[in-house]
Amino acid sequence: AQEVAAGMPFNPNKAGEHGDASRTPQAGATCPMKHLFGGASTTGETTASDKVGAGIQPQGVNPTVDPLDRVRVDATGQRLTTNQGVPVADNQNSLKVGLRGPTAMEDFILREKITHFDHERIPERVVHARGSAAHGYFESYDNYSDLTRAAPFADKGKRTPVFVRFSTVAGERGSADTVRDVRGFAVKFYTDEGNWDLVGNNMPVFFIQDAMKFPDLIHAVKPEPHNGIPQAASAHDTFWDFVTLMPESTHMLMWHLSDRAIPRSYRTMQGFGVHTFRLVNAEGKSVFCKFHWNPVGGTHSLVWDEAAKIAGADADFHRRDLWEAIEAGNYPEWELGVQVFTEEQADQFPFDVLDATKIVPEELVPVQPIGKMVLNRNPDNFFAETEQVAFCTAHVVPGIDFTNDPLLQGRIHSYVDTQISRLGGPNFHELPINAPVAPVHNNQRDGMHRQAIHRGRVAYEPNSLAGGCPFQAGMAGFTTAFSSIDQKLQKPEDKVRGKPELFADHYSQARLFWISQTPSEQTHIINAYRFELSRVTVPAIRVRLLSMLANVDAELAEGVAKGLGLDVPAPMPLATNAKAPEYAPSPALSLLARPGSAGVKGRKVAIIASHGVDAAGVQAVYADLLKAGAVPRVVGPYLGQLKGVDGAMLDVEISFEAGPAVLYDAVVIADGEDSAKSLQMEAIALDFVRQQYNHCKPILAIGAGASVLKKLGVQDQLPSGQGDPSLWIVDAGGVTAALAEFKGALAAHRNFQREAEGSMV
Ligand code: HDD
Repeated sequence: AQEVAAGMPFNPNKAGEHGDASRTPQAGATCPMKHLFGGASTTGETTASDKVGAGIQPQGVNPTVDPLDRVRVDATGQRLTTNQGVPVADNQNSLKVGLRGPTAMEDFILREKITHFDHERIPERVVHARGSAAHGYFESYDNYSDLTRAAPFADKGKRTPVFVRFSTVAGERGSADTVRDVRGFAVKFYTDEGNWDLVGNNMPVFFIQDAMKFPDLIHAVKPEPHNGIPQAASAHDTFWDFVTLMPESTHMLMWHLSDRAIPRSYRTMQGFGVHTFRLVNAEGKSVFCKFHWNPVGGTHSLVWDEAAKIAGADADFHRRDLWEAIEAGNYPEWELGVQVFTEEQADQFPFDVLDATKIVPEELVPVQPIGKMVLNRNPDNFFAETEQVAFCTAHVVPGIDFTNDPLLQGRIHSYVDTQISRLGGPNFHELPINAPVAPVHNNQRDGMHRQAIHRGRVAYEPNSLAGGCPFQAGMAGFTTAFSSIDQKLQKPEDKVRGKPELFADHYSQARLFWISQTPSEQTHIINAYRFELSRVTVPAIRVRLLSMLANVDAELAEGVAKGLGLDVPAPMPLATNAKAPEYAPSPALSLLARPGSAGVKGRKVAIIASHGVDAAGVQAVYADLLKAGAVPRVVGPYLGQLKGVDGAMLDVEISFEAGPAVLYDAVVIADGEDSAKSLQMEAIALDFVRQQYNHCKPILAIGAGASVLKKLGVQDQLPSGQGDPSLWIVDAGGVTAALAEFKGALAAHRNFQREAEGSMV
């Protein structure tokens, strides 16, 4: 209790602002020292570990649920009010002067409603506008404090809440999910020492080396400014004009034209921090680090024809997949891996680790798994969470630090800056989804939409009136505060605009990527270049691209040239003095050579049928797939029930029209003479199976169902004379054995042998 000087004005509800009390630190202004040292909080907050979930949380419980609870709104059983809380009696009619008269100016209820509506939209993100997000947690496999003092890695089993947003780059907010593009992979860790954002992509390199070129790159890839065409596509003149004049983009283009740019789902793509970062331990010792997210569900992609069709059939394909998987309890998981190396090692590499167009091959520095991330809760509200979340590469925590990568350095500025116009001011960090769960205390004040009500009159430092609080965390022997690493410069550097010499090698890693792909992946890359460059209208751009590719691989350049009706021109001149290392193929760079997924969790299987189906057989297959974690769906000519052979009825869950083949990972053609005959009469059903076959997906035909394949001319022998390893034609007795193999093929996803052997129908 504080004494109040006699005769001083005194409001007992605001003791801290009057009398003697004002000369000692006040309750709301006290420093969080005790809190940080693990004792009871002076600010009424629970200890950090309670809030952030140090230690193991029960499965499905996300510690960010509590901090967001205070802002959740549920109107169940509530009456309708204005924004001022005034109950509203009539939400149908505006207030008029006479039933057929003009609306009264005083109708504040109408005006509030319309005014709010008029301002409902905020600017979309200047890039990565289209995205989807989910909550979850990161769990550390061990105590990695020898490597980094970053809070998420402090203990074995320690969980840190995360919010993750996946996105495309070029498309506008309403564009389709399956376009050819890089995917954003942004993770916000709500650590007990503040928020750490790892704002990465699903490809480990980038188009450019210096942030100076980012606006140019984005202006080139976005819809052309005169006509606003094309939406969410790089297949146009300005993009290819720019990148073919920027040979540093060669390596990234290989990734962009590969199947990585058309992922099957967010759940089956890798993520990368891209830049070289630093991990810093408690002694201040730092090492270099590259971050990798590896999906437990395997790395799988679409094929181009399918991606283009899905964009029409279900523009929300990836958004829906993520949402449905989480709702169904098929929580997507990734393992976090790090490549750790010292500055001395980096000096020996034949590339510069500050160059974001280069990877550190896994053969050179292996990826060490250090934890896993599980996404287990969908947002409550798309706008409040997914749209308003603000990621920023500058958001690092003690234990994580930057390098001098000139792309990263520019990003550190851009992300906070862009939120100021997108989210309307400097207080976006107070939006619930952005607010750290760690306590925030500083002397920043005011600005648009300030939420915090700071107590006391002290908003400066040094001060004595608030006992010096909030105090610099580096004081009092407090070791976990953020302090930038102590980097020794080898010699005094000149202020200079330029690039280090090794940045000039633009082709050897592009070649490494190319030679590491399987033949079918190489074919897809060639086809993608042909498609993109066919959409370009200026012939000189095509020629320039070919002269770029001629430096990567002759077969690649020739393959693309053939599709464009051109000869391969002379290669682009190489930069002088650039070392050109020769790499051996790296299987880690191929989607298909990477380890497959453990199972079929969340894979979609169509079971197609019509009247006269073996309903009991379908139900057995359905149950088996469901049990394995797959998502079976009975697809038929129309909604309603199918009459089975034995009189049993079977529900059709979706029609061929509403659930086309491209939405499924595999198909089962049900048994039943009449069913199979009807399917053969329906062009849409035949087309369904044709696409499943041509997109190289597993097919299981049971009994009479085999006749549908026959009608299409599908063989169970590939031209090479071998059986098709993803096609099963069995009678009812063989279903159990075939299903086991079918699930194996479903986990592996596709059999590109069909494509390679030209057995398409
Ligand atoms: Fe960026 C958004 C990833 C280079 C400037 N970027 C953004 C998002 C991701 C990335 C995933 C979406 C975050 C979200 O979901 O809200 N960006 C990258 C990667 C890069 C990269 C992996 C290269 C390695 N970006 C980059 C540069 C600059 C920016 C060089 C500018 C100098 N990026 C932005 C931005 C965005 C953004 C303008 C738009 C919306 C936002 O930040 O919040 O600041």
